Amino acid sequence: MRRVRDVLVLGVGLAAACGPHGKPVSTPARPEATVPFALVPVPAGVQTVAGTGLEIGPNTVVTAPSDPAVQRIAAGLALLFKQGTGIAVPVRSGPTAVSIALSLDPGATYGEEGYELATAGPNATLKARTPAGLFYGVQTIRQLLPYWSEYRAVVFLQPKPLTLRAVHITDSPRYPWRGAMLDVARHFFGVEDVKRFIDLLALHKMNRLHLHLADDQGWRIEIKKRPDLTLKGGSTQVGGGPGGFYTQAQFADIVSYAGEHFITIVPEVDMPGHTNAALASYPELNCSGQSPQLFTGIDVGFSALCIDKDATYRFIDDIVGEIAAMTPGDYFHMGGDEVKTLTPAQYTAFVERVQTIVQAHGKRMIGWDEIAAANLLPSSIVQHWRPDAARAELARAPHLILSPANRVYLDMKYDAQTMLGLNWAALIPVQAAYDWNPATLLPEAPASAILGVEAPLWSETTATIRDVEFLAMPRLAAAAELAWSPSAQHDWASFRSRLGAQAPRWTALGVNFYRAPEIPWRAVGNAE
Ligand code: TNX
Repeated sequence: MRRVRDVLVLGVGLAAACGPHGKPVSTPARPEATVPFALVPVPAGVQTVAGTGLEIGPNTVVTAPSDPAVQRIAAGLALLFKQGTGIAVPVRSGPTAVSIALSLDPGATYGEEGYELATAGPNATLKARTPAGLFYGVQTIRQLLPYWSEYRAVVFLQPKPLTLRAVHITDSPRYPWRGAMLDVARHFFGVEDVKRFIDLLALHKMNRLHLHLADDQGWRIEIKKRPDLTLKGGSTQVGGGPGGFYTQAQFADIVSYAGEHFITIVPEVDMPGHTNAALASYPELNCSGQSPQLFTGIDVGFSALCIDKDATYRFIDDIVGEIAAMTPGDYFHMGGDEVKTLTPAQYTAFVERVQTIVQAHGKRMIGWDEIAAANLLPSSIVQHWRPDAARAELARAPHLILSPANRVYLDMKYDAQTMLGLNWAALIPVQAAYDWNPATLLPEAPASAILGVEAPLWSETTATIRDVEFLAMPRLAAAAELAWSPSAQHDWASFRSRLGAQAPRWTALGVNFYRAPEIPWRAVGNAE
C-alpha cells in the first residue's frame, strides 16, 4: 500500500478544457445504491452534480494556505496526481486561475473535523475548519478517483485521464472516537505492519489506534527503567515464535506516522491480569517473589501483579511515566479485564490507585468495562466490550467507548467456516457488524457519555498482517461508517453496494480482504 506521504491527498485538478459548470441535480435523502460513486463511510450530505468532473492535466495547480499542516496535505495531493498521471502538479499559496483550492475556515458551521468539497468546476474547493477536516476531505477525494490510480506503476500503464467526479459534499463525523485496536502482544506486528494498518484506518476516516502493548504472551514496548520487560518478556509470542518489541525510537515513528494521518495512538498496558510477560521478567512483581515461565498459549485469567507490594506501584509508575512521555495523546489504557484472582474490593482498590498514577502523569485513564465497578474520575473512560456487562454500572461511567464483542470484535469468525478467528462472543457476518446503533446499544447510558465506536482485533489467531487484514476487512469499514456517518444515512442495502464497489481499490492496494458472500463485490476489470 502507498504510504502516507503519497496518499495524504488524492487530488483534484483541472485541465483548462474542463467541461461546463455542473449544477446540483438532486439532493437525495440518502444515497441510492446506484449513485455513480461509492464512498465508505457515507458522507453526511452529498449532492450529485451535473458535469464531467475535473481532469488532472498540465494546468492543474493545488493552492493552500501556508500553515505547515495544510501544506503537507497539499503536497501529498500533488504527489498523488503525479503518481496517477506523471504530471508534476505544483503547490502554490496564492490563488490561481485553474486550481483545486484547500482552505481553512474556522467559522464554518460544520464541526471540528468536518469539510466541504465542491468539484463541479471550473475550480474545485475543499474547505474545513481544521487541517484534520481537510485530511478527511482528501480521503473522500481519494475514494472518488478511479481505483486504478492506486497502482504504483500506473503512469507506465497508459491509463485513461485521471478525472475527479463532480460532487458537492458537506460532511462531518457522528462521533469523536472512531477507533480500532490491534493486539500486538499475542502476536507481534512490526512497525511497517502497524503503518499498513494505519493506512487502512485513515482511508476510512478513523482517528484512534489503540495498541494492546502487553499481555501474558509478550511485552512489546521498550521501558528504559525496566529493560528485562522487552529482553525477556518480549522474546516470545503465541505458538512460541520470536515475538519482538518496539524500541522507543520505533514507537515514536509509529506515533508520528499516525499523527500525519490525524490518528491518536492509545497505548494499553493491561493490568493487573494479563501480565505473565511482566511477571516472568521481574520476580518482585510476584507475591511469591518467583517468576513464572514465559507463556505461549491462549488461556486468559491466570496471571496477576501482586497488588499488596509497593514494588508493584513503583513499577506501574515507571511504565506509565515512560509511555505517557512517548504519547502525545491524552490517554493511557490500563486494561483491567478478566481478573480472576482478586476479590471485587481488591480489584476496585487497584483500579483507583492506578487511576491516580495515570492522572499524575497527565493522562486520562481508559479501562475495559470491568473498571466501571470502581470510583472513576470524571475524565476516565470505560471501554464497553462484554455483551452481558452490568448495565447499571455502565450507565454511571463518565465516558464510554463502544466495542460490543458480538458486533465489532474483528477477531470473531465471519461464519462457522472461517479458519481464522475465535467464536466465543458470536459469529459476526458483515451485516451483523454493520446493523446496530451506537445510540441505542446502552439505553441506560446518557447519549452525552458515548464517545464513539472502537473495533478491537485480538491476535491469538493472526500471525501476519495479511491475517489481520482478512479479519479486519471489510468489517473495519462497517465500524468506521457506524462511527462517522449520521444515523439517518444508516442503510444496509446502500452500505453493501458501496462496500462491494471498494473491491477494485482494495485489490489495487493489495488488501487481503474477505470476499464475504453477502456483498456484491465489483469485478476489477469492469470498475471504471
Ligand atoms: C477477551 S476483550 C479478552 C482478550 C482476548 C479476547 C479474544 C478483553 C478485554 N479481553 O484478552 O484476546 O477476548 O477475543
